[in-house]
Amino acid sequence: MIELLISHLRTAESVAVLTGAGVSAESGIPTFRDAQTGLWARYDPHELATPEAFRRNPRLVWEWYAYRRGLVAAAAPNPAHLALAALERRTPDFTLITQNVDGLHRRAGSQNVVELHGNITRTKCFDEDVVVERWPATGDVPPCCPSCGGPLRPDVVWFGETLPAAAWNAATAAARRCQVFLCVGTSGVVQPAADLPFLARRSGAYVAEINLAPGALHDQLDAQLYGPAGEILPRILAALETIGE
Ligand code: BJW
Repeated sequence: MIELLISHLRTAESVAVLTGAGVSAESGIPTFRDAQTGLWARYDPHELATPEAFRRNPRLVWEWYAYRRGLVAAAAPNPAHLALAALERRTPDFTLITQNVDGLHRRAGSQNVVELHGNITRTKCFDEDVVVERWPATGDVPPCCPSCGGPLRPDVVWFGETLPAAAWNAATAAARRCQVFLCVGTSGVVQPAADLPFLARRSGAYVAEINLAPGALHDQLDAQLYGPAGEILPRILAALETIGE
């Protein structure tokens, strides 16, 4: 199966990749649906990543994201991120579509990155929906918007919110035009991102999944490769670089 994927990748002019939390797991960032640990063990992420949760308890949600920002700051790109950046360098038209908010793809050297769910390192005003870079150190948690005084929140996409239009348009365009589409480390249960592999397949792409274990996308795609992304992606890249050059 890996040989067939490699032969498609070798000839593809256009490749799109959809990544999820599994890609960053080997950098020490827990996946979204893993049990939370320590202080956060009793909270369900579905109940923290919503505007309703923020309205109900802005301090709790802000502190959860502050904890996660700390994990991201301490993390480094792993071999999966690096292999995807290398794949981009050898592909004429390459789009890295990520659901991750940790920014690790750019830190690994990926250039054409589409962030569907925002970025945890950015902050925006909950009321005005504009990015805010600095705010007064009043000690409020969450801090207040310097322009309107409203609460600040992470610039990520919560359940029930729409994805940034430009990012969604870039992702669907890439899915429609690519010849190979890879889904890496995503459970494939969160919409609308989960539709992208099917859009690509309907548009004629060869679609492969790389995951630790079969999930929602299982057996609906052209190929499944099971194992850690940090092992499988470098293997694919090494094969591309050594065979048939
Ligand atoms: C490894 C590995 C290793 C581990 N190697 N693999 C249609 C039908 C049903 C519901 C909906 C629908 N349309 C919209 C909805 C509602 C909702 C939704 O999808 N709900 C579902 C849960 C049912 N979607 C939305 O609300 C979206 N908005 C929207 O559609 O707007 C229009 C609209 C508005 C109002 C009403 C209706 C429509 C927005 C979705 C936003 C998602 N946001 C989050 C949080 C971001 C901020 C944050 O990080 O806190 O994004 S939720 C969370 O899930 C996060 C992730 O990006 C996303 C996807 O998770 P991911 O990446 O797949 O992670 P996991 O943990 O699920 O899976 C990890 C995988 O890795 C596993 O498979 C492991 O096996 C694997 N793995 N180690 C390889 N080493």
